[in-house]
Amino acid sequence: MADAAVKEKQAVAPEAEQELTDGFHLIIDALKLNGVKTIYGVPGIPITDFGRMAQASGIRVLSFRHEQSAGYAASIAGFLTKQPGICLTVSAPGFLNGLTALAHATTNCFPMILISGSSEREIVDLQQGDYEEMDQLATAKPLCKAAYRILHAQDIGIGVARAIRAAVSGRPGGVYLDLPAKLFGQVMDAEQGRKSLVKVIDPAPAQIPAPDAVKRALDVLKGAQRPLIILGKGAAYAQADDNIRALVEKSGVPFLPMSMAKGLLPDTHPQCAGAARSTVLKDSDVVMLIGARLNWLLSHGKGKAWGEPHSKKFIQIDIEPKEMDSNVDIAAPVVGDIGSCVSALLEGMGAKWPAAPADWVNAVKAKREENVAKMAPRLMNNNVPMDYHGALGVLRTIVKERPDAILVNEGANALDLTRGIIDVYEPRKRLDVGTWGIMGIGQGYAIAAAVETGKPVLAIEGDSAFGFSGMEIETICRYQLPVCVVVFNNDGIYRGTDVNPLGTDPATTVFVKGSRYDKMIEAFGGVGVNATSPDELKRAVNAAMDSGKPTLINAMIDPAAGSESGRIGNLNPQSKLKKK
Ligand code: ADP
Ligand code: TPW
Ligand code: MG
Repeated sequence: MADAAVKEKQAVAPEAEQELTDGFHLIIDALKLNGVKTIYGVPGIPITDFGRMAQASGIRVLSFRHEQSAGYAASIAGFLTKQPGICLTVSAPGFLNGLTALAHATTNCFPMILISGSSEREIVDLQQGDYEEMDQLATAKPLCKAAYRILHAQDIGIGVARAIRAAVSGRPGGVYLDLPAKLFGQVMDAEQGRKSLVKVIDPAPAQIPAPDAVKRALDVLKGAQRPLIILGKGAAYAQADDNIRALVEKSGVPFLPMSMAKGLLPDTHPQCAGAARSTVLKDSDVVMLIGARLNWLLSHGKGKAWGEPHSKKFIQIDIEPKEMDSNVDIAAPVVGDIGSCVSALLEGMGAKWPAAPADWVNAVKAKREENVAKMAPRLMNNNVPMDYHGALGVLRTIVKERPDAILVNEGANALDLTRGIIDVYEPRKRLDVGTWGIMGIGQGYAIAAAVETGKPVLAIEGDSAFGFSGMEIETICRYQLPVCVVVFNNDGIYRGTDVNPLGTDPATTVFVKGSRYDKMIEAFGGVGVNATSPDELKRAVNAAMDSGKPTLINAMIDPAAGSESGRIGNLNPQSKLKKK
């Protein structure tokens, strides 16, 4: 047909004949094409209809009461699934509320995408005072791994693909995706639209370690007299559970799990050195780090905790090359993904790998047994008011009987003592405050854990920690999730006994005495229980875990039982003048 004739035909063709799509549908199609099943968010302009349409398309869209909790949910969904967790927010204030979680995801190396609607670019950039005006892209950039904005419908496929790849490849992290309001309504030809979508091939490619690096690491390990393996949450994230276990067992080396790596091998495993932590850090001579950074949580790999003078040799397995030598020199860096590194190490060990030195293994075991025995009687106490040990003694047994339940944990004493006391038996069953020691993850984590895994969740939270996301118990009730929240209520932050010397306002660390957090969940049709003794606590938690009904247990803890900042009081700066 001649050009002129084609043009004429197009001009007269009724518009209805051309199948159209738009930004709304293309974003949904792009997410679904890449396996996104769940979105965590809060609706509002300009993403309300988008959320509705995503829900109608079969994506599970969970609405929260605050974006920060939705963001924490997305971040931990990323950790649990190795797919980016998606958080959806409105512009400026909603975006900012979600941003803490995005930064948290980046800090913790969890893949997550924060998708926020934004206002009119022309008005925002001229700062003319648009509705919820903010340069969100610029604001997000320093706080995440990558940040992108999509301006045109035909770029949605590529934009979503970039966001996914950036979140999960290499060291995982948070990605910001800016979607201006105008994008959603942009129309394009449906067939062209379909063609513009991108299914990301191999989003987190294996990163194979160099054979030399593997050999060097094995040589260092072989030369050790007192070797130690430290497992971090990168190892839990990697989902290389069988090979990690095989490596630890074949080597016979004592292992120390960081808090979210607990359960990779059971805490009750004969090689677990969790209960001999100070001894192994101090006395080991070669330390193999698997997916754990030498940051503050490991005293930067030096100083008193590591038995100065510094003479350790570190082997470090990490996907991020820049992590090597970050705090101390690394004798054997192994850069690659943990799955590939661990299988290369296993292969390199061959069939005749020597057993770890028996005197060291036995010394660690003896220390561990001594510490476990010391703790045991404290866990059996039935004191009223409860102390942390009495309460955790019963919760520890409940977790032992339900090893597939997911434990969420935040607080100070409520965190540190739970981490030390409650054994974890399976990988990725303990989710907590992570690298920043952030308060407020409780309900968001519990919701995502229940949604992503279908397993029951037990959340143990200090009364202060709980308060940061307490309103989300309505979300838990609304979606009828199998979550049992235990609030360790000691009337405050660290302790409930502080007094303001001026006698005017309450002290800065105390709350209303004898609060009944259990009443809060009753407002939403959940089960509330007030537990004053370990026996009552045990009955209530067992009932909740059996029924799967949303439950909140107010566990009354002696306000004098805790210590300042839990186990990390040493990090508080001291005033010389105060003590004058
Ligand atoms: P922890 O707090 O448990 O000690 P960190 O968050 O400090 O753990 O360290 C996790 C480390 O794991 C990070 O340095 C990150 O780069 C690394 N990591 C995450 N996923 C992988 C992976 N799949 N392969 C290799 N390293 C990984
Ligand atoms: C986002 C500082 C660390 S721990 C904590 C706060 C406020 C609460 C401790 O009290 P809780 O536990 O939960 O009642 P317990 O058993 O010791 O009484 N804001 C953020 N993150 C952190 N870490 C803080 C403040 C903090
Ligand atoms: Mg408290």
